[in-house]
Amino acid sequence: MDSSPQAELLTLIVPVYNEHENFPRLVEQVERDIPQPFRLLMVYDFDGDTTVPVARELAATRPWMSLVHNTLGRGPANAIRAGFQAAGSGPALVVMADLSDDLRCVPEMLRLYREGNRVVCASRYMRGGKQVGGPLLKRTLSRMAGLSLYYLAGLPTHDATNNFRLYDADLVNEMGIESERGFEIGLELTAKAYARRERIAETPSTWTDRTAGESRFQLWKWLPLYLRWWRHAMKAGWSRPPAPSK
Ligand SMILES: Nc1nc2c(ncn2[C@@H]2O[C@H](COP(=O)(O)OP(=O)(O)OP(=O)(O)O)[C@@H](O)[C@H]2O)c(=O)[nH]1
Ligand SMILES: [Mg+2]
Repeated sequence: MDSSPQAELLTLIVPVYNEHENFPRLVEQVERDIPQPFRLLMVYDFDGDTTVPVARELAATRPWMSLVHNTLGRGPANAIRAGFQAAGSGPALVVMADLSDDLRCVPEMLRLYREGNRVVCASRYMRGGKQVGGPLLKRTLSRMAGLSLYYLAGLPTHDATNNFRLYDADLVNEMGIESERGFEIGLELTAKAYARRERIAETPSTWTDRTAGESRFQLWKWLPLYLRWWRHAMKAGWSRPPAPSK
């Protein structure tokens, strides 16, 4: 049996919270920008979520799409954790349903994964990447976190906090996920992978603020959680042996 990474099926993990307006457009974009084969797992927290009926209808004619009920506890981190458990192994791409992520970089992300990288970041803060809109304070903190880790800790990405990211699902399930609340989960996984010396790569990507639905990002509540993983990545960088001198 061929068990090379090339043979592994791509899983898209899409956490949703009342995204009935955006989800059908996300499916259009997925079909347009991501070459088959892949499967899409839409992860919702409760039966009354407005995305559920819309997604059921779309899934009826799309065998590659299914709905996953997150029973690990509410919130995006638990939803993503439930998605990884359902994904099992192989490449798993976390993608938001708010249409903020540009899916045209997915083929390049997959190529970098198949080259042996176990975490592939879509990067807003590297050359060629971009961020359009969004609250100024959140944007500034996120950029500062990313650039400080890149320049001071040697993290191989300029954008440690973007959650639109491709992972090796086995790696994630092996490392485990401690985040229980918000989107610090992306920073947690990248910090842990870096501490383990796993291969991490990045590719430029444009993030655009949502135009429909509501943001659920809770900056002040989640900031201490982000700081914990920022420190973890910093420490991992400082404890690395220095690069050999030329
Ligand atoms: N299952 C689940 N999904 C969620 C939850 N909160 C947000 N999401 C989904 O996660 C994705 C991103 O959520 P947003 O609230 O836009 O957060 P964000 O993109 O980090 O932040 P913004 O910059 O404010 O847009 C969307 O697909 C949401 O529907 C939640 O509590 N449970
Ligand atoms: Mg958003």
